[in-house]
Amino acid sequence: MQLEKRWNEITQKSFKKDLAKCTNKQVYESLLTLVKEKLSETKPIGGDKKIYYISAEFLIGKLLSNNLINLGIYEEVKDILTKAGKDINVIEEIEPEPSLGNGGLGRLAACFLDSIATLGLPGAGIGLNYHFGLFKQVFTDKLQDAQKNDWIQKKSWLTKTDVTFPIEFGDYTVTSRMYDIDVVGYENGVNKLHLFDLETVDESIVKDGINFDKEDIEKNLTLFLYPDDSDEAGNLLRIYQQYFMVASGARLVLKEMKENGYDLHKLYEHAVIQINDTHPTMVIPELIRILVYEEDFTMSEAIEVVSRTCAYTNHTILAEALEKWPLKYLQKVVPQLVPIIKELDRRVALKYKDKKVQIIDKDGRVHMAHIDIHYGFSVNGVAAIHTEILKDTELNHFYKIYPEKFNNKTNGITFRRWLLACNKELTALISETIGDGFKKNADELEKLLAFENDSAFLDRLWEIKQDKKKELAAYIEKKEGITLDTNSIYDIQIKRLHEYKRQQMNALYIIHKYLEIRAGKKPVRPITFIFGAKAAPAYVIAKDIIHLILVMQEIIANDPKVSPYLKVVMVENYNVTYAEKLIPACDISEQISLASKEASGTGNMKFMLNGAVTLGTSDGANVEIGELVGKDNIYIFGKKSETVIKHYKKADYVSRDYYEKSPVIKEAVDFIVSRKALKAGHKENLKRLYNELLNKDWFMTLLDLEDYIKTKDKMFADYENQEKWKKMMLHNIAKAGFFSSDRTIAEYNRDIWKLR
Ligand code: 26V
Repeated sequence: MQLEKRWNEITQKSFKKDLAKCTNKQVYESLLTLVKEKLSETKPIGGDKKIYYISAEFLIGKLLSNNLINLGIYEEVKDILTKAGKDINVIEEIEPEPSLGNGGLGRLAACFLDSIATLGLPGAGIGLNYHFGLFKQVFTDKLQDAQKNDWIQKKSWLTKTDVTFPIEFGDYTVTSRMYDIDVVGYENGVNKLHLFDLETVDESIVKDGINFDKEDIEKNLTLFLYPDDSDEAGNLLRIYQQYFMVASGARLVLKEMKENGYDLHKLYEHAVIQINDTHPTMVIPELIRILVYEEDFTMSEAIEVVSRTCAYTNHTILAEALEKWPLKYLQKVVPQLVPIIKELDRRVALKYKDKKVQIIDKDGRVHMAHIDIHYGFSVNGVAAIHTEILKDTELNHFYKIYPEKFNNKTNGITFRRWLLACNKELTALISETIGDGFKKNADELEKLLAFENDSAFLDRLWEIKQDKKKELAAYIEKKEGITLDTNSIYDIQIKRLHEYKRQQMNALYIIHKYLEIRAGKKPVRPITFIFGAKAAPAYVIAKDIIHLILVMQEIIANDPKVSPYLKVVMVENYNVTYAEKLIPACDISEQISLASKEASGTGNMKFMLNGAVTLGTSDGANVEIGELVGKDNIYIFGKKSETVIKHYKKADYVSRDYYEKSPVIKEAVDFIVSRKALKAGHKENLKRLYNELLNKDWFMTLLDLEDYIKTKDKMFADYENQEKWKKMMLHNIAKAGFFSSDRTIAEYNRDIWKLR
């Protein structure tokens, strides 16, 4: 009642009418005001030591639904809306999605903020307020096009604060201003996500697509999330962004410490800074610089205090993502940090002779991860196998020096967004069956195992999946204009487009199936292959793979012999909002990266939680999923990471050998440049992809293709045994508790942060 009254007061004040008379947009805006008011009345989480999670990306997604759930007012708001003749789902659609991240690393940061607040830990996120999030993807002529993606409206979740800092670069000084977004825990208090923005940013400098003058730093600094890094100006801009973020963050941490009267010599007793991949690494030399030049620390004291405050998480072993900045770039952007970095390097060189652990290499490049490892107190990987690979291979030289710093923290996801919000029907069924305890303690999902032979329960599970498939079909019909067969199997691969994730292997399977059907071998049940993926605008082969998928989508749709059995849909502009619709509707979760390359994956966890069965390699968190559900409830294929690593070491993988040995592989690969494909697609793109697969195939697609085809076929056959399939669904849901980010965060706190 209270809420409804207040809500009508807001609509009266803003729009001079009652809620029931408002347009949907006005309903959304007034609800935003109402929720922000509620958040400001919720107790801030306090304590004597605080975690600062600093990250270039926070892929938070839409916030309305989540905030309502965490505040415990979702049902009440829904009822008020129903009474006013409005549909909460329609209102939720109006919110623009803040796409402030590229993929896994950014989404993980968002899940972590939710869990930190839910566990009642004092914490804050520190990042950048990009005016345009990850580009909006459109398909033109079966090719990806990138457009700017704005999300900041007059009324948004952002609250402008009066906190500003002068930030000095080599060539000028700018002002950063802090904007806050409230992060409310599930039935708990509020923490903040602090996003720093440049006062003088100018959105009008963006020309066609996502092009803008990369050198006009005073106008473009916080304009875009990770601009193109294929040229020097783009790289310099990234360094400007990174320094702007860490310098603002460092000022904020020190300001808060001083306001609390803490002795900066004991900084590590009151603050811990988690460095999310290497993007925020400069926070280490920046803090040291401030302590030495402004707080009268000796260099050794400053290094000691900062090293005891900072901890580093590694999210990838892909060489191109491990940042190495040329010293001359740093000299241009942040000359004040160069002497500090040189001093850090000098101290390392004095102690360790091994070239592989130096900070500055012989070519004058600064290895950012090396700063984190030498001058942080913790180094963690994000899944068991990933951490083992870091220790044994990638970072072995460091592991030998600092074994005690290395630890694993297997990723997790927030169940509030990835179950409670996106699959209310499944949530209700679980609640009815085992009570509400799992909402606070995800391990309780295991209680579902007792219903393994309860056919009424299993049938309900199945029905909910069918309903979610219908809902997705309606959504895709509306968005893409494509009609799905809701009786078909939904096989889904959604993630960034990258060769190591091997969307091309999935595409080759589709070609293989297509050719089989053309030759008269029909599947028992129709299959729908759904893809969602954005390719970095400068990543040519990734864009060619999108092209191939779109070509197959068209060829199959136009072939009356095949279209009753197969459908391919690559959805446009895949983002968090889309994921929330796709995941609950999935039957088969594609997690097919080349073993050793996917640090963890988190989509895999979201799918299993929603009752999909994984088709995956022994990579990242798939390994732990497999251990938990047992081999009868997952489909694992492909070569193991040891084999793959050996191939790289010996450089003995030759894709052409696999092509020549296997008629099935040959036939599928050749189709890419067949007359049919070239008629539907562009020669340049298809030929390039074909040549890449035959002559390079760096991520070993053909190595695993035969096993992939075999395993996937087996899976489709098993789907027809619905009693067996339902049990697999149940096992996956019941064992998903381990992947709650509440567990991950509790481990970070127990082993690294030690907040009291
Ligand atoms: C690197 C770069 C370099 C070029 C410019 C754009 C860009 C954007 C992001 C990155 C870092 C990518 C690291 C990343 O997202 N890793 C993912 O982290 C997830 C959370 O730990 C994990 O589940 C995924 O397996 C891992 O790929």
